[in-house]
Amino acid sequence: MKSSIQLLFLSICLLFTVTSCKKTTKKDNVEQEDTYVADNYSKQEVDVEMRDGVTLHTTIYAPKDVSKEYPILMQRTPYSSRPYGAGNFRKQIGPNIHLMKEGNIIVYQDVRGRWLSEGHYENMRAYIPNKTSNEQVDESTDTYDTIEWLVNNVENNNGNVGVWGISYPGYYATYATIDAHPALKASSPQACIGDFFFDDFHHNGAYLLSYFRVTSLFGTPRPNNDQPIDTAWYTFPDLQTEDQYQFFLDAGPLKNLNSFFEYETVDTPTMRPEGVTDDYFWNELKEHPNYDELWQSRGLIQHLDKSKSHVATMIVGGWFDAEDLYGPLETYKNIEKNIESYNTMVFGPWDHGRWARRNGRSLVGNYYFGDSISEFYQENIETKFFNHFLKGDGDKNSGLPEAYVFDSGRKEWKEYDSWPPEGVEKQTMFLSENQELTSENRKVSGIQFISDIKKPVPYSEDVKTVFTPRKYMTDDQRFAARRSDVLVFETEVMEEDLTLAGDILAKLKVATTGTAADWIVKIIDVHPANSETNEEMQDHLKMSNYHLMIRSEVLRGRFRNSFSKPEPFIPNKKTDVTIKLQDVFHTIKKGHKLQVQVQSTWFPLIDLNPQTYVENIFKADEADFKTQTHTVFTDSNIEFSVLK
Ligand code: PG9
Repeated sequence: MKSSIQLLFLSICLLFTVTSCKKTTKKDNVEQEDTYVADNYSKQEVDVEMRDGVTLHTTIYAPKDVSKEYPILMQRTPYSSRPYGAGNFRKQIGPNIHLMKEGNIIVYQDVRGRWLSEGHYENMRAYIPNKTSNEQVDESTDTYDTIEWLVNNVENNNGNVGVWGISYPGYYATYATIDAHPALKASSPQACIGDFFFDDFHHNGAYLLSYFRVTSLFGTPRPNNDQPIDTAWYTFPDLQTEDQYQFFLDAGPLKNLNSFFEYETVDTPTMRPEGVTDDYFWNELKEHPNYDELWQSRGLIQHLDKSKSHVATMIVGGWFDAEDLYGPLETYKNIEKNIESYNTMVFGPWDHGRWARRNGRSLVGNYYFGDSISEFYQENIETKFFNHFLKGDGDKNSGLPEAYVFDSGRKEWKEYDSWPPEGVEKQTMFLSENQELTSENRKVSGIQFISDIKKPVPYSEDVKTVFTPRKYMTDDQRFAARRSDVLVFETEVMEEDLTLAGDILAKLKVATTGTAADWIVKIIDVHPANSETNEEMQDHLKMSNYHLMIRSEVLRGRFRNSFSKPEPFIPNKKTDVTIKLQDVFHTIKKGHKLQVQVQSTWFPLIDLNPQTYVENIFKADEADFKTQTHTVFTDSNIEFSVLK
């Protein structure tokens, strides 16, 4: 008979063995063993056939507990449904850990032309209205056919399907609502791309040079004549420096970058046609500088009148999302405008996709917004939404508001019956002399600055090497305020709170000695000198007098009257340039100041404007780039949406 001490020793060893082999990652208060998915879910991979015969690789994680039925939650993605192969499991599946642990059938699918799916990939594949044959396919038909197969072939499903995704997967979640399958009951497009001329690669026609390194992910042809492949077939350019400002300044005109898109993996043609590279997406970007049929046909916002009202939608976004802000806002607004459906929005103090992580202290860059904001969202908003529509009553009484929005100034959630909320009024402020932002329009004069293309305004004071821009949207802007080529206008210290809730319209009146110019407007919350610095602040910064950027936007001046028909400026002629800045929800608190900055370069977030008019900046020559003198007239004004 073993002594009690030996038994105690054995049980302690046994306990240690069990726990140690299930490495746990304790994040906030939710334990998750790395083997949780493998322990609790089975995995099946199927090549589902679409109506035109192309198969899409689909991975299905189903709860091992087969005693009950479950909804299907699907994500369609260009970024791979891997890991592939029996016995290889993701560490976490589904929109969040709660929905994973409650048990749902979770599906990931490689979209057409990506990874192990057949077909050819089109970025933002154009929707085909009024289809007449099975050969006419798009992401709507691919989603419909996939759902049809899933509900008829996956064991223990309860007949209800939800889709979700962030960014490009968010775009596919929006697409799913168009001509939706009857089993699709809920869609949560998150940071969803709306249109590549206003999201990601362009902002109002300005090319985002900060996306340069990621281009190959979307335009490198798959080898072996576009065959399915289970490993990454693209590579990223090595700029051989961490300092992208210097790299791109030295690189000169965009056409000098074409050489990065000549791939060994492509059966190199003996003679490439002039100006054609091996990257089909780079070719599209550089051959289509204007909002032409290529971009227009691929925008999704224009087709949201074909979303189906039986699909409940919850559009999620981050007020400081540097990649997709236009998309989620326009998706919510256009479904709201066109469809009688359950359509809601959630916007928090997040950068791109941050709400899907479990961050504890919630920051964007240096700026602290509060604790466990993402965790709150996942448990009390996202999980509630999907459970209501996939497992619950599915009626309009979800217990969630129309607009669940975080005031990034007061640092608190608010719930409204509409967005913008009732009680919002337009309030105009003028860019006046003496760097003042005033409610009345004083005498009109012109404020000049030199726009030096050899010393463009950095978009951040950090030395950056990025695939896509990320945290700059809350960066301190005092470095820019102190440059002579950045015009600054600010209020007196606020004597009471001013809550901005909705979009902002910058109505500039400008002139230039040249024939082309970009115009950038930044809205800034200037903090009091006695503001307390949080522990995450970069060493060279303090919260004292922090110039928190709360919104920013660029318009490439040639597109001031039309995104499809660009026009030069007439030198020295006073010209109207109106820029719509995306919605904000931010209280400029008493003791703070509201500041507006205006500049003409923003490098290398966006490419350099030659400041002389050329048909296509992607083909401009060194000689086209000229330093110019710009003028901003003081009858320029900013129209804010103010919550009274
Ligand atoms: N919308 C994001 C993106 C698209 C294209 C290039 C780079 C980023 C995203 O899908 O994350």
